[in-house]
Amino acid sequence: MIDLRSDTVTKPIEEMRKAMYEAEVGDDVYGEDPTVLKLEATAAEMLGKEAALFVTSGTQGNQVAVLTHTRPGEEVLVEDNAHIFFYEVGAMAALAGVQTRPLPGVRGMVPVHRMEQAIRGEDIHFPPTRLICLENTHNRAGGAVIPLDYMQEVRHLANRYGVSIHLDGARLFNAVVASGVSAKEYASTVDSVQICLSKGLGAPVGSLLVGTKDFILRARKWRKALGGGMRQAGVIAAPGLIALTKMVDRLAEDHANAKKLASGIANISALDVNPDMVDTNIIIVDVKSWEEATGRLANDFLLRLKEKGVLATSFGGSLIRFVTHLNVSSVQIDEALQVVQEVAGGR
Ligand code: TLP
Repeated sequence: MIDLRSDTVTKPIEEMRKAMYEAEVGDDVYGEDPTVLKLEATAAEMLGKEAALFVTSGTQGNQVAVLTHTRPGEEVLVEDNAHIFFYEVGAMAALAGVQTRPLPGVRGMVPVHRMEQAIRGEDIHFPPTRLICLENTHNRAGGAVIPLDYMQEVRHLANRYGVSIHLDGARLFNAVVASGVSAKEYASTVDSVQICLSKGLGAPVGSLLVGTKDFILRARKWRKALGGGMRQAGVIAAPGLIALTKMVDRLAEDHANAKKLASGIANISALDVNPDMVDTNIIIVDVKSWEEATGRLANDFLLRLKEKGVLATSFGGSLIRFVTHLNVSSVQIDEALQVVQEVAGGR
């Protein structure tokens, strides 16, 4: 199987498994796991922030951030396709008790003047706007890199209105590699960042939430409340250290593979994709013409791919998603393209 469903399917490399075996551990709820402490210090340093917190998943990192930034009844501005709003089980409402204000975006970005219009003024009827959430790279915008100058503009806006910013940086290092902008520069525009170790960086599990010392102290308590206080977590932090220190540069290979696959698919008349829109490792393809020509639905297209050994995911309606990663080689991309061509009925 060539598994292009997500970069979350990556398996830890041998060096990671060895590091897990050899990891020095302690009880992290007592703050005594040296490997976790090292991972947190490394992440904080890489993002130029004071402190970091090792969490179980990207979702937990994002939700702990919202819980820490807000109080129930406050309002959070999000782009309407943001993972934190679209794919996190309504947790912002269920756990933090906040009201989300989804705003339409273009390639993951809400125009700044629209964001400004959405910030609530002083009025007895209004919930206070407390937080803006950004996402870089942006998953549902097809792995789009959010430019630094956009993030800086949002920062200026947030400063003017006394609003905080959380960045869902599940794939921030894909943005770093694609744009050449450092993680520190991106992080300097926001108050907190969540980064995932378990996606393109290939660690088996875990994310980090970074911010000021005080923010992370409060976040640590929310993580505990959510059942995320882990004990000898050094065994899962150890591969995370390898992910951060050795796996970032190779993301360029995934980006090249994604471009290659998208360019190949662009030549297939029944499928619609613009390779120029593929900034990183995510490719969104519209199979609408194939649906119309065959009277079948996108899910049938995915089933046929699967029968021929290629896995991709549904992205809603006639859209499907392919994600390149560590465990898919350039040769396998050629094979996958061949299969896509066969299923789509040639060029
Ligand atoms: N994304 C997954 C699915 O949940 C859709 C994927 O396969 O892409 N932020 C962003 C931008 C993400 O893409 C994801 C995972 C998360 C947060 C959540 O991370 P986890 O899965 O570790 O909770």
